[in-house]
Amino acid sequence: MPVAHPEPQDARVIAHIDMDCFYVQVEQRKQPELRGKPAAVIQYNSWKGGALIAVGYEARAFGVKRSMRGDEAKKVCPDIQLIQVPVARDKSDLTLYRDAGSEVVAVLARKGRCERASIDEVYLDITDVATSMLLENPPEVLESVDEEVLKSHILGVNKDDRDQKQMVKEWLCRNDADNHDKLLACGAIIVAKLRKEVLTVTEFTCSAGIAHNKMLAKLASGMHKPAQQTVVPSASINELLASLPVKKMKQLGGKLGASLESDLGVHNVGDLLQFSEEKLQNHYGVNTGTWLWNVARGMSGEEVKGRILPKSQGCGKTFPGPRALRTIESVEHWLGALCEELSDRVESDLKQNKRVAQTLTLHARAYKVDDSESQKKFPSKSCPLRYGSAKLHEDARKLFESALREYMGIYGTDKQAVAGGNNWRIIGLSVAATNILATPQGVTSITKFFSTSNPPSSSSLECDRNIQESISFSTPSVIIQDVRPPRWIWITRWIWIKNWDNQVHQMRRLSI
Ligand code: DCP
Repeated sequence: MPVAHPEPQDARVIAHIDMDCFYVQVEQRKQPELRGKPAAVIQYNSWKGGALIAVGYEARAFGVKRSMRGDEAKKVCPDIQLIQVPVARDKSDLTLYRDAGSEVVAVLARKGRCERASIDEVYLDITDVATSMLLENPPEVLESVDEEVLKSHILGVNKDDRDQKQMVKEWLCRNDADNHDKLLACGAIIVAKLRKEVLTVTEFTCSAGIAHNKMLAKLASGMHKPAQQTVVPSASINELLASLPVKKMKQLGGKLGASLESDLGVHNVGDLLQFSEEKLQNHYGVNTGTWLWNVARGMSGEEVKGRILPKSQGCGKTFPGPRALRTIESVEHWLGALCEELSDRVESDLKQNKRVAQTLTLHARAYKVDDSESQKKFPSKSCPLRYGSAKLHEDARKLFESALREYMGIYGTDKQAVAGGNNWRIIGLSVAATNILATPQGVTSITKFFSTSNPPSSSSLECDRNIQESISFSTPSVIIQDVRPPRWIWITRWIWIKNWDNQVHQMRRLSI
């Protein structure tokens, strides 16, 4: 459930950068002959020409949509170039796109606090640089304003037939603007420059939203695409939210949004304005009620977290229709492939970014063959993460078996009862490394720390192994949650977890 964050005292300038048709741009950079041509990236599974996962803007002009399959796209746009996503271990390999996203982040991070929100989205807090610009070189004293800035869309301003660029210039350079708008004007100039730098360094175009908070910046970045930017002055917020369907707002796409519509008759975000904070709290609890009251006014105190590396690493695979997995052996096979990939990624994160992943989580989507009505979800399970693909695989298998027993309502250790039943199907499987912590002094000091408790090692691989062994010596091979064990096991488990926590905590403290 969403929680309200306190509003900051001073105005902030936040940008949300969203890459345009990202996978297509990455492929076009790799194969420049595709530039300017209608193109789309398709999923690994080639049924009916493959599912489209990214559509270039040239193809969109012909009516090609992401919801189409390749065959359908060919019908509406016969010249479309369909590029298959790279494949490794019989599944999509997104490394190319992930690395391309990192290139963009590296450029953006030069200007302000940067939060990587997804493979192709970044939040930037540019308050400091905008404030300095306002003090030293405010827009109203600029002799000329860059063309890219003049192409900005200023919500609530670009409304009549007058020359758009002239109107943008007037808005940016107003003497009588309040401090908030002046800061946003500086933000627009800074972000336009940054977007040009991104284009020069990476060859990718992006779009941006510039506002006083993350929520509004995110809403704005998608309003004018590709390669454009949109500014949200405070005076435009009410009008923007008045016609914004609740489902379009982050965190209102699911049950909460549905309940607002059915229980309170709220269709657009602005409709929330008619409810008092108390009324919203009565319906949705104190935290969510206040959050909703704030959202209706375009208020959000959520900070841009200084995080340019992903919060978690995950890999998954779907098995639609007849490809659904139906035996323990097939699940084990795919868990092996997923764990190999996850292992490569956590190892490389450790080497490159000096970060240690601590929790392994398994998610799956399933259904019961004889019970199509059941809404029961396949439970997600977690345990401490052990480095090395064989260990990851072993633990993921145990997590899966435990989750499957719970899903099927079998509380025992009879493997056959579950595996042999064959009345379940798995249609999606994923493993994720979460709770990834930075080791403050990097690998060198981890090595130093472990070399005091383990024989010195010459290779980084050995170093990783040392880390693993040291983490796992107090770790049970797997801590499986929620399997209704007797009371004494709960107590022992609690002690295990505490021990393990302490161990990691101590490792972190000592490695500073
Ligand atoms: N993606 C995916 N599967 C989806 C949606 C997206 O694999 N169902 C990938 C491909 C996209 C990338 O994530 O290129 C970013 O997704 P976006 O939703 O941001 O869409 P695009 O960047 O492709 O286009 P836009 O310019 O509309 O943002």
